[in-house]
Amino acid sequence: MILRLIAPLVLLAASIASCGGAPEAAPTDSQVVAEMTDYKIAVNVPGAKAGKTKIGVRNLAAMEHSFEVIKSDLPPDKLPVDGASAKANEDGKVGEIKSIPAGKSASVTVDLQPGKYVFICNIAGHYQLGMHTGFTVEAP
Ligand SMILES: [Cu+2]
Repeated sequence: MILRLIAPLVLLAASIASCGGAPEAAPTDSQVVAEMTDYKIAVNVPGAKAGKTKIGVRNLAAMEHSFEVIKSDLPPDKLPVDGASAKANEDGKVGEIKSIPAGKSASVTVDLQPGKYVFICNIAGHYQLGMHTGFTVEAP
C-alpha cells in the first residue's frame, strides 16, 4: 500500500529533476573544459601541449556568453578594449564560439601553437567585467 503511494512521487521527482534546467555536461572528449559564470571563466587545466585541442565550454550562467581563443603575450586582463563597441581587441584569435546560450554547452577545436593564450567572452562589456583567463601552451 505504501509502495503504491511512493512510486508516483518518485516519478514526479525524477521528471522535475530532468527538466529543471541543470547545465549540460561539457561535450565529451574535450581535453580542456572551460566553465563560464557571470563574468568569470574557469578552466580545468592551466595549459596544454601544442596541437589540435578540443575545448568544451559550459555556460553555467543565466545569460548568453561567447568564447574566443586569442594568442597573445599580453596579460589576460590587458587586451586593448575598443571604447565604442566595449569589446576587447581580437587580434590573434584562433577560434571562437559566437554564442553559448545560458545553461548550454558547446565546443571548439583549435590548433594550438606553443605560447600564451587568453580565453575571453567578448560580448560587449563582459571582458571588462572579468571574463578572461590565461592559458599556456607548451611544445609537444
Ligand atoms: Cu559573457
